[in-house]
Amino acid sequence: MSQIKLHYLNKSRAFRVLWLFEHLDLQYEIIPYLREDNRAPEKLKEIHPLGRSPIVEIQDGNSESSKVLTESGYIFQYILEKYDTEKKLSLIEPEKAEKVQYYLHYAEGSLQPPLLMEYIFSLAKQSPGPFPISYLVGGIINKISSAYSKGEVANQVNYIESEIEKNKGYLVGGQFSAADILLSFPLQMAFIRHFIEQNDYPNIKIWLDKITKEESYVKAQERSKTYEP
Ligand SMILES: N[C@@H](CCC(=O)N[C@@H](CS)C(=O)NCC(=O)O)C(=O)O
Repeated sequence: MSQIKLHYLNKSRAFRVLWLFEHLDLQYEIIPYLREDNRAPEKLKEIHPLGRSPIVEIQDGNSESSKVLTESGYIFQYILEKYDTEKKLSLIEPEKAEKVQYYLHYAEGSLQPPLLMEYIFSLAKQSPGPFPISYLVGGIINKISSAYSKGEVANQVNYIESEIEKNKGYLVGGQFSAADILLSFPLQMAFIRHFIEQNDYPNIKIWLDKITKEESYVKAQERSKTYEP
């Protein structure tokens, strides 16, 4: 029997891991952390030197030391291999299972970088400093955003919109999978932060409405509430 701990930073990617655990009906403990000035607190670095959440610690019954897992895609891959014995989320058919694996890399590798750039630009615009610095900073930000990240966000999200259409309302083969859980967070945040608008992406909107009605999502929400200020 393994003991699983999730180092959970509020309002973060860690929610997806909580949702994953709930869907697989795993027993786990949450170690909560609250953001300080929007960043993770330093004490998270005691668990892993990068100090980012999610971090999952796994202690096997007969072993003294615990395994420390980071990187959402890798955490998903590890948990699915070890605990998704019925292939509820990693899917049974080989082609579909491969596609799920692809999305575990895609989420952080291609989708997140332009979204992160847009997020940092939006923070910079919120506290631009005094005039004329604010004017210059705003101009530079808008230039980089339109030359790269804004268009790249549209490129990525258009791709997901068409994949959901092709795959009958889900990311892979018309079935709910780990890919849906992993991609939910960046797309929800993109809507909340108005990097994209719901009216422009009807398939993504319907998909998000549908997957967030999953019983495991509702349970994960309920459990995470305790750790959100
Ligand atoms: N690539 C990592 C990213 C982890 C990450 O950046 N997590 C954010 C929360 S969403 C974090 O810990 N931020 C705290 C900080 O930047 O100080 C993953 O996929 O898990």
